[in-house]
Amino acid sequence: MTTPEIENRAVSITDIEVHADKLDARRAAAIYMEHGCLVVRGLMNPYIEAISKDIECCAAESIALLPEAVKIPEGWTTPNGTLFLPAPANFSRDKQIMVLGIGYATSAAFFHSAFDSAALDIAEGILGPNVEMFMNGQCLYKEPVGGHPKNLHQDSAYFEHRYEGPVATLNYVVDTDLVNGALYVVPGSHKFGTLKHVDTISHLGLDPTDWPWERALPITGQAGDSIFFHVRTIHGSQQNHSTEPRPVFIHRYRSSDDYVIISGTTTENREENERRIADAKKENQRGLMVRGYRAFSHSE
Ligand SMILES: O=C(O)CCC(=O)C(=O)O
Repeated sequence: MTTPEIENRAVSITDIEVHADKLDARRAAAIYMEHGCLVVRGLMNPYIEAISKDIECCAAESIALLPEAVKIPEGWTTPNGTLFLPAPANFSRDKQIMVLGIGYATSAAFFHSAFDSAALDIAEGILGPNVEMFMNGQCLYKEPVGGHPKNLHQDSAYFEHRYEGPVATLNYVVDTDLVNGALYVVPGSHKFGTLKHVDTISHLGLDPTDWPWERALPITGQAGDSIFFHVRTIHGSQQNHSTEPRPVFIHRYRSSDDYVIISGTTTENREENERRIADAKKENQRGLMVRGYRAFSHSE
């Protein structure tokens, strides 16, 4: 199968990286628009200690709730909303955490961090003056000694949008490297359109024969570093082979008129939803405003 070629193979970390303490939000937004990704070193430093505490509380709570887990197409979910996957063979349990049931409704620190003014300056530079939150905050948690990989994918396979789509910020809670599961990105891939995805252990992913990890740029970093990426930027992360957990937390911002037109978690449910694209509406998809004003529109 032919896959899109990356126009600029020479993109390196220094081309996409800025520092929170001398931030020029317009320049940061321009880097994002060119490459579909941007690293802001230290952006989330003020929030890490408090968020980390809440994340570890939620992880312990989720493991304690495992006897009440219910099977769903994506794995198992505990009553507090944590998603578990089958565990690898060397694990102490038969299920491992993937997405923790923590978000804006459970952690004040997580919620506060979504309103960071420098993060919002960059989001506004990319999306324009009227910006809303998309989703309620997400925490991907790789357990130690083999915690799940998230295969290379585009988020638009999970939530294709009518317009530009959300800007995500993925934030490191611990120092993150090639051993514990650094994020890999493919700079420039936001210009490819949404590619065909297949079912993988970590849900929708790109076929690894077309998209091996070598095609992507790993971003190692410290607790508090933020990675902004476009909804069509190819990204993913490998297993956590360290002895400590590797959590990240994610915020998503989108233009206040944007909305999901196709959603999916498996090839089957995405194909079903593709057939219903004509029914998609902004109505019932209003996120909390973080910049600007939502004018009334009859068309909603
Ligand atoms: O946990 C990670 O590093 C990857 C998360 C991710 O790719 C996603 O949520 O789309």
